[in-house]
Amino acid sequence: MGSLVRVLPALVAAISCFTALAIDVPSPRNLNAYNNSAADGPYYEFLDYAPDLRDQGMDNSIKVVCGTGVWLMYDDHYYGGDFLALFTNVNRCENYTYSNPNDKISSLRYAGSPDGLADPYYNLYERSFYGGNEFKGNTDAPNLAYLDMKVSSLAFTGNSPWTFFMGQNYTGEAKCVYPNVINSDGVTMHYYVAGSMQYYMGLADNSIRSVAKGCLSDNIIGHPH
Ligand SMILES: *[C@@H]1O[C@H](CO)[C@@H](O)[C@H](O)[C@H]1NC(C)=O
Ligand SMILES: *[C@@H]1O[C@H](CO)[C@@H](O)[C@H](O)[C@H]1NC(C)=O
Ligand SMILES: *[C@@H]1O[C@H](CO)[C@@H](O)[C@H](O)[C@H]1NC(C)=O
Ligand SMILES: [Ca+2]
Ligand SMILES: [Ca+2]
Repeated sequence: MGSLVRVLPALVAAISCFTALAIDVPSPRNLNAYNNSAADGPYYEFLDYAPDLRDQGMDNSIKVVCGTGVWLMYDDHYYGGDFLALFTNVNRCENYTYSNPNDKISSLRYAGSPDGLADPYYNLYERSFYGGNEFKGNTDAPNLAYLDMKVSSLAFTGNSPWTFFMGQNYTGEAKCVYPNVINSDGVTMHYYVAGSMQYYMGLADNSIRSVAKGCLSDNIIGHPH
């Protein structure tokens, strides 16, 4: 999936916001980032991972973001440093002008499937609040390879629960998690985010060792939608 540069006058930009959903983008996931507070100037439309915002001329300059999906934003390049912003929206804007992320974001990426919002897909992260290396996929994983006993946060999108196990090969203590849902403007987004294992999942940090699609435990967070 490629990225597009859009440097357009405000009116065209506003129209493009809507037509892009129907024409340009196979999935509705996108994030339009503005470097002016009024969000009426030029913007960059992110469709993919962006490990170094110098590449887009947007390093330390994002003030407003508008779009759809689960997007994660960081102070340093390559998803490092402080976690600055979690965006979980359908067709909405967040204004960072007077908050911490303003003029600080240096990298960003989405959580979920490259094939779009509807494809059930998980992301496991090495650090709390979606930082560092990730292990991701849309199929069962009997072990987590390089993230074995290192997972400190997670996210998933799509309309399926997932079960996270403390043992390899789907053994040991487990937690089934159903996604939340947003229905807006004709788009449905199922998503779940847990910035820390202990706080949001009731699991010990660095304890997940395998993952399976579906609800395979009676230790359950959330419910079907
Ligand atoms: C804002 O973004 C536009 C388009 O990428 C760029 O031309 C301009 O220099 C940027 N302004 C600032 C203050 O970063
Ligand atoms: C963002 O907030 C600033 C400061 O309050 C305001 O001037 C600006 O109009 C807001 N932008 C949008 C798009 O709402
Ligand atoms: C998981 O299953 C594989 C294949 O059956 C086996 O080789 C491996 O030892 C198992 N791991 C554990 C921790 O039981
Ligand atoms: Ca920064
Ligand atoms: Ca960890």
